[in-house]
Amino acid sequence: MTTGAARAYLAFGGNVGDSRSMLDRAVAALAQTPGVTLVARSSDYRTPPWGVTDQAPFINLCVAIDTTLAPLALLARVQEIERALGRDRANERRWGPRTVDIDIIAYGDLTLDEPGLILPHPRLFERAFVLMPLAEIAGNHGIAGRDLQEALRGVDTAGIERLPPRS
Ligand code: A4P
Ligand code: MG
Repeated sequence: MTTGAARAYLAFGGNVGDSRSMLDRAVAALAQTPGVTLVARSSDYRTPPWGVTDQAPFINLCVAIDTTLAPLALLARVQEIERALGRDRANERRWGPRTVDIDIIAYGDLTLDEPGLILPHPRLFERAFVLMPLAEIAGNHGIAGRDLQEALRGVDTAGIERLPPRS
């Protein structure tokens, strides 16, 4: 890791339009951001909708980055990417359909509780659609002091499908 950079994990999801292409574009945009180095990307997963269940399945993935951006600057950047890819928060319902959603799962060992940013992500350990791709890339790291394999045993992974790479 570069001196001064923090290892951060982000979760991507979407269920409107061609989600795999949309998420590829979102990951590429993040990777091209000054101050961000992409370290790892998980497989894509097809996941049953969580929270609001009467909607299309999601595609989910996680990435690891090293970044010199401060947490709030990283949040502003991912929200800019969401907007650029057509996300319209004004016309969404909570946990409803979206083109691309990017959550910051963890930023180094930082604990933060501000109105706009909570770290680690507060619903991380309830969500198999985050834990499965996260375990693929952060397996031995642990997040927020918790072992990911142990966390995975506490959630329902039924119906989650790891997808082969696209050709
Ligand atoms: N915010 C606070 N902390 C964070 C953080 N660590 N990372 C604030 C990102 N944002 C953070 O975000 C609402 C606000 O949270 C942001 O403005 C930011 O300042 P949002 O993305 O609009 O959140 P939301 O959708 O209303 O709620 P939440 O709980 O973040 O939901 P998600 O994760 O966005 O849920 N089922 C499957 N299978 N796969 C999915 O990806 N996604 C959702 C949407 C529901 N069901 C799903 C999936
Ligand atoms: Mg979100």
